[in-house]
Amino acid sequence: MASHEALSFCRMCPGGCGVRLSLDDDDRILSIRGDKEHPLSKGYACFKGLNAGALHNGEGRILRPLKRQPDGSFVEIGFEQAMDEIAERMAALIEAEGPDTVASYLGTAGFSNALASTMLPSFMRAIGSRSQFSAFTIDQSAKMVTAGRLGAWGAGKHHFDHADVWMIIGNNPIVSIAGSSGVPNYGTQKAMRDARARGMKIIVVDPRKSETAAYADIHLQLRPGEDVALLGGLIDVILAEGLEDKDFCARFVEGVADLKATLAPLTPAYVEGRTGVPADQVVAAARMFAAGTHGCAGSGTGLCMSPYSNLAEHMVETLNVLCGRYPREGDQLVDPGVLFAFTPKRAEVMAPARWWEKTPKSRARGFGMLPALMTMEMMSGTLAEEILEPGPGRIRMLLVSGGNPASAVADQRRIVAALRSLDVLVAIEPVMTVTAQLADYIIPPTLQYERDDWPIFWGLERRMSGPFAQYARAVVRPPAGSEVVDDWRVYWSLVKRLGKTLNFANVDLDMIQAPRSEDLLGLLAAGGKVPFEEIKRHERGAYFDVPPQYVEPAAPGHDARFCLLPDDVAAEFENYLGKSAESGNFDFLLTVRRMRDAVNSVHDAEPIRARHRYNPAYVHPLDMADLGLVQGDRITVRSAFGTIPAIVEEDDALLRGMVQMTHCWGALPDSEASYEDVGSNLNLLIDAQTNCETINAMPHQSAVPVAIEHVATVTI
Ligand SMILES: Nc1nc2c(c(=O)[nH]1)N[C@H]1C(S)=C(S)[C@@H](COP(=O)(O)OP(=O)(O)OC[C@H]3O[C@@H](n4cnc5c(=O)[nH]c(N)nc54)[C@H](O)[C@@H]3O)O[C@H]1N2
Ligand SMILES: Nc1nc2c(c(=O)[nH]1)N[C@H]1C(S)=C(S)[C@@H](COP(=O)(O)OP(=O)(O)OC[C@H]3O[C@@H](n4cnc5c(=O)[nH]c(N)nc54)[C@H](O)[C@@H]3O)O[C@H]1N2
Ligand code: SF4
Ligand SMILES: [Mo]
Repeated sequence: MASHEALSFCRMCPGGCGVRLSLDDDDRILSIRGDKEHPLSKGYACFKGLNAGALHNGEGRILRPLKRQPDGSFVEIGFEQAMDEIAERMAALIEAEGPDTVASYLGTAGFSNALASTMLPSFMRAIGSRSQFSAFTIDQSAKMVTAGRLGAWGAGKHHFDHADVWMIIGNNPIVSIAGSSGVPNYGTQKAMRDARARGMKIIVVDPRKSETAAYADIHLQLRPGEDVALLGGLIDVILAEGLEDKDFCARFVEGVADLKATLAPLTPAYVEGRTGVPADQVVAAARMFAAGTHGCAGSGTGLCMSPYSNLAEHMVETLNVLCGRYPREGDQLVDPGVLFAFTPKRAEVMAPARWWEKTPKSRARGFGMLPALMTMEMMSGTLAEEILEPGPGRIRMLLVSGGNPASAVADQRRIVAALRSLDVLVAIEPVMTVTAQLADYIIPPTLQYERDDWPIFWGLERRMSGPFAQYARAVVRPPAGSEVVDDWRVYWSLVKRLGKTLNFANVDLDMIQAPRSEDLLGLLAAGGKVPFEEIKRHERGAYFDVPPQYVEPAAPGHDARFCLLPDDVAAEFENYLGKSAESGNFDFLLTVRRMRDAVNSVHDAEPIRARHRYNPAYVHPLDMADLGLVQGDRITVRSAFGTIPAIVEEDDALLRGMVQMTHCWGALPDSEASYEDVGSNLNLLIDAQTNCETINAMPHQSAVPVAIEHVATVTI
């Protein structure tokens, strides 16, 4: 078959790997290769990226909008007809209940879709609804809580490329390619190797000897869920030995002495008892971190999903604050950015904003809001209650874009019951996920290579090695006979039918003639430092020649300070100290773990299924021996909240007493599907209401006490 090539970048994970697509005469994907000449990834691409063609061409792909029938089956419906019907029901709901009754949920596939993520807030503003949710608040929103309580630095943090020490806590970027701890998302392995070669000291805090821990100078293999003790212990050593940056603290930090007094109980011996990490390693790691001149401590999901995650994240940033790990006045920024307008970065503290105290309170347990992406959001940990609790303000319609809440949200039974009870559930979704199965309307979207895109939010997170940008053109044609649309087109079409106007990137859009994606992406980058046409000319993306940016002095009179020990942090700490590390009758702690070959619930494509049909439970071989288990045995994993089936696999990289499974597997609760065919859903074990954090309602999705039982015969 004749073929030609097109260049693009992969948007399945934060890596953004450059790819060469081999296309047939109809512009359909024949194969995908890593692009050796791509400036960032230099030829690297992983199994799932190389097999993304199976998502585009797979048999399971939904090709035309579907509408649920009273008997639960789906029939095809034209896109415009679907929009007419949804808009009509939406208008009636808004009329009867007010605009907050219409909610949205943006998932992970929405984050890596520049227009889906940036236009959803415009949609919500246009209809006047505050009920915006996303996967962020069941992920690492502890970072936003920390910025809101501690404050943040106006010029960002130290950059990986120039650092001499890095601490990676509960983050496994070698597998997840999600360097939320500040490790680069592109060429991650090479970046780690190069960093070591130039002498960077790497400290990894992880209960598993992870793929990332293989690069560590010191690996602190702590008991899951005890990051507060460990990080607090490191801070205690730093303060006891006077290793903090005293000038920085004197000028910019409030509460050092109070924090020192509060953390005094966390002696290295106490930390050893509580975390299992030898006291001498605690001291050595504290000294190693403080000895660097440039560096950073950063976390991932292992920390952000455990109990006391907000407090633990506060400790992470406190390490950076005490050691002054921020670019100072006059320093040149490594990555001034390309797509955004020049904004001065100042050597000043952005005062703790405590948004949740000033924003409207949710009906469910009174949580405030947090800034996420471009707007204030409500907490996904309360989504089910917002739908189920009767009374004014109840959510009756939900629009899901690039997400799978029926799989991803804690307490799966409750979120499924809630989604079922909605008047209207709309899923912009390419395959029949558990969420789609519950939807009233399924609108199939264009997939990554079928749409124009910026790597805009991943781009923001990247902290690149310079001002890099890449534009993705739509190079693949959707399947013949399909009716698929870009996610944003749903928002625009509904707002149009309500007779309102979408204001996007500060421009009122034409509501008669639909804009082109390319023009919308141009609007997003209109204030950028390089003309859109110029960026488009570089098909592989490029490091652009933009003026260097230096950190500017603090604004005159600006005297905000980091707040190390606000009252709520002090109270959480006291609470943490009082809590015993014992976990009752449950001998194991279940923690997060990502699978290299799949992202969250995206594992239905054939090449992935050929490798993985379920999510195994990893246990240390000695624990397996104690339980009389051998590899491949069927077990149940039971928490105080629920029980799920699993098949056990050994992993001697784990600490004893822990079990790891991957989230976002399994069918709807009580379905007939077998574990061996679809896996099981961890959110049947997780309680969204009582075991959660204050402020962000973050359910405790990791370090969950569980028991493991051998199932002699197949029960599920
Ligand atoms: N117990 C437990 N729960 C967890 C976690 C955990 O570790 N443990 N992890 C949490 C985390 S970190 C996250 S991010 C969430 C994930 O939660 P979600 O983001 O809600 O789940 P995903 O599976 O990533 O959903 C992505 C969906 O987008 C669809 N999709 C793929 N490509 C496209 C596209 O181009 N356009 C559109 N419109 N859709 C597309 C996929 O088919 C899939 O259904 O789960 C959270 N929940
Ligand atoms: N291949 C692949 N890549 C992905 C995803 C995927 O599903 N697959 N998902 C994407 C998403 S949505 C996200 S949010 C990111 C997440 O990316 P990461 O945060 O890197 O997630 P994990 O790879 O699960 O790594 C978490 C680490 O925390 C450790 N850990 C467990 N419990 C604790 C604890 O109590 N304390 C500490 N300190 N560590 C602990 C685990 O052993 C594990 O090594 O990955 C993204 N990239
Ligand atoms: S690492 Fe991420 S961006 Fe790169 S090919 Fe794999 S899924 Fe795509
Ligand atoms: Mo995530």
